[in-house]
Amino acid sequence: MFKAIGRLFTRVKEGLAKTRARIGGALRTLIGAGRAIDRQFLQQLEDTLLAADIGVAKTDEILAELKRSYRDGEVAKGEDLLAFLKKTLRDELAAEGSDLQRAASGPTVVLVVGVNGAGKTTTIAKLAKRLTGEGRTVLIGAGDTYRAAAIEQLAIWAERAGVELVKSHQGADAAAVAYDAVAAAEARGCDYVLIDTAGRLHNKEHLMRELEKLRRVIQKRIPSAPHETLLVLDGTAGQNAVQQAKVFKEAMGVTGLVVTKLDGTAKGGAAITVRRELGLPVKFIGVGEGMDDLQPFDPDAFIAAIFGDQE
Ligand SMILES: Nc1nc2c(ncn2[C@@H]2O[C@H](COP(=O)(O)OP(=O)(O)OP(=O)(O)O)[C@@H](O)[C@H]2O)c(=O)[nH]1
Ligand SMILES: [Mg+2]
Repeated sequence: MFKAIGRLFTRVKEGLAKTRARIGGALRTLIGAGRAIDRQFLQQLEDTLLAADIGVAKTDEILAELKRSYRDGEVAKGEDLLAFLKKTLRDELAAEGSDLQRAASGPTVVLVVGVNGAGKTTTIAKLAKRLTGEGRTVLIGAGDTYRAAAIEQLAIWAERAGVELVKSHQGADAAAVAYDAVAAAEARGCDYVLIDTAGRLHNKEHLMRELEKLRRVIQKRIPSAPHETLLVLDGTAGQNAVQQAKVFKEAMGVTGLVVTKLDGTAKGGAAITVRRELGLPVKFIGVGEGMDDLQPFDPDAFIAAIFGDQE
């Protein structure tokens, strides 16, 4: 068990290597020399936090709080500062757990939304693998009927994850596919039904209308569904992700976030910003393209990984 946790921790750590190199490296340089906390130091710290996409508002808040702590003698040297930063960021992230909400009875319906290329389809495949690994039965609905390639991509992923796929042809009514998937999951007594959606349509209004319709149609079958609406955000989108999240939250009643591609970016801090500005919990993070590269979001592991702590 401890070994498994250790392995998981290592994966998250590897995935966040770039963010760590950015923040951790810069901080060590800043602090290592036993520097005084002066104007230049604060400027460098500000640059470091902004580069990791902690966000302007949060960075200002951290610096103001740091100055106050310094004046009051709570923070005097580098190690204090590090502890202070970790605690501030961790508290920000630890508001609630990352478990998926479950249906009281029948299948739990998870709708996965997000802009084109964010990682929705990949996340569904990873989630299916993870849930089947926990002994759950899963069915996937290919609700992205906009692109033919999307249905084929999902068919390959579903086969690899060993789960059933409900699909239709390109251009078919996405809501009808979602309805059929939920009906099939009910008929088979599945624990979860994961529904993929399109990330791009003719325009944004069209996309939002289709997603709303999809929701309404699912509710005809199960009034309490979807039990989770996960918004997938590309972690490399940095502060743009915040804007996307706002649009989807308003239109779709998003209940949680998945932040992907954190292996390929120094901007892991966007997870902190989105959490803060939208009040939405980060449920999972994507740290690679493989089936096992989706991890439940763990604030402690995330902060430790960013700062390069030892296990
Ligand atoms: N490095 C890395 N790549 C990822 C991650 N998640 C997804 N990707 C890659 O991002 C690309 C887009 O992923 P998709 O899952 O197809 O994205 P999507 O949101 O379904 O895209 P559309 O269907 O076009 O809207 C693929 O090449 C994935 O392999 C991740 O956590 N890390
Ligand atoms: Mg897709």
